[in-house]
Amino acid sequence: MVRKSVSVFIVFIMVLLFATAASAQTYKPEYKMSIVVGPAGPWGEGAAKFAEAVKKYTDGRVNIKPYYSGQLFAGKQTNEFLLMKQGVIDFALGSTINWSTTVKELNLFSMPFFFPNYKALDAVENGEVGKRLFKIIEEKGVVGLGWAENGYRDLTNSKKVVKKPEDLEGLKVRVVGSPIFIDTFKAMGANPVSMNWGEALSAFQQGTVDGQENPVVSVIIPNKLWQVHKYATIWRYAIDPLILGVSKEVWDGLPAQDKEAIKKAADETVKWQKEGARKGLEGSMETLNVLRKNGMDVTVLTPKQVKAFKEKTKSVYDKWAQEIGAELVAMAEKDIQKATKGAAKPAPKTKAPKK
Ligand code: X2X
Repeated sequence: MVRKSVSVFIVFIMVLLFATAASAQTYKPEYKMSIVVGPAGPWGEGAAKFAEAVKKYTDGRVNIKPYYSGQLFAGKQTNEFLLMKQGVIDFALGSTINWSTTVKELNLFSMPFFFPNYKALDAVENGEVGKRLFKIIEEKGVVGLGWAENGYRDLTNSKKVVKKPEDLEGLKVRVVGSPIFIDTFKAMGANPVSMNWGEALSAFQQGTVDGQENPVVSVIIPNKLWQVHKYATIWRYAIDPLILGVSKEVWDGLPAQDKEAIKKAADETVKWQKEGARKGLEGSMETLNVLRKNGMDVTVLTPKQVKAFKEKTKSVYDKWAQEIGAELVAMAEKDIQKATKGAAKPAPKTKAPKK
C-alpha cells in the first residue's frame, strides 16, 4: 500500500516536472529585439510600439525588450541577420541594407535611383517581389512580419553644396559596410568609407569624414546632424525599407494564438511606423524646414539634376542587377512602371477562334 502510494507520488512529480518544463520551453522571460539606431524617431519608436502591442495582445506572455543603438551585435551592424538566425537576437526592426550582406536579393532597394516614389515602393513590397523576398529570408532563418521604413536616403556634408556629380569629387562620405554603397559612391565620384553607425556619429564630430547619407525624418533629425553638417542634398538616391522580423526558431516555437496576436501587433506597427517615416516628405516637403530652421543649407535636386547622378551609376545597376537576380529586378521594374504610370492597359480583346 505504502509502496503503491509512493509510486503514484513519483509519477505525479514527474508529470508536474514535465508540464513545468514544457511551459518554460514555450516562452522566454525576455525576447530580445535589435535596433541599430536610438529610441528617438519613427524607427526607434516603432520598435517600442511593437513591443507594447505584443505584450498587450498576448496578455503578457510574449515580453519583448528593444535593445537600441546596436547593443545586441557588438559593433558590426551587418551581422544582425546572422545573429537572428543563430538565436542571439529574437526580433528585429532591421534595415534591408544591414541584412543585404546575408540576403543578396535585398540589395534591390539599394539600387541607385531605382524607386521613384513611395507608390512604386509600396507596389513592390506588397506584390510578388515582396512575397518572394519574405520567402527567401524565411528560408534563411527569419520570418518577416511586415514592411516598415527607414526612408529615402539623402546626403548631408560639412563641406559644400552638392548638386552635380563633380561636387562629390574628393568628398569623404561614410556609408554602411555593404558593397553596393561603395560601388555607388565611387561611381558618382566620391570617396566612400564604410563604417558602423555607432562609430559614424563620433567620426562626424571629429570631422574624420565629410558626409553621410541617411533619411531625414528617421535619422538626420533625431541625431541633430545639423550640429555637424551644414549642407543637405535631397536626391532620394536609395530607399531603405525596414523589415519587422522574428527568428524562425522563436516563431515556430510559439502557439498559434500568440502568432495571431503578434501578427496583429505587427500590422498595426508597420502602418503607423511607415506614416511616421514619411511625414512631411510627400507633396509639401514641410519637414525640410526643420533642417532649414536649424541652419542647414538644403538643396532639393530637380529631376534633371538627379538624372546626371543616375547616369553616373549605370555600371552599378548593371553589376548589381546580376547579383540580385535579373528576373527579380525585372519583376520590380514592372511593378514600378505600373504604379508610376497607372494600371497597365488591358490587352486588346481578340475574338475567339471559330471552331
Ligand atoms: O547605418 C546606417 O546608416 C543606418 C542607421 O541607416 C542603417 O542601419 C542602415
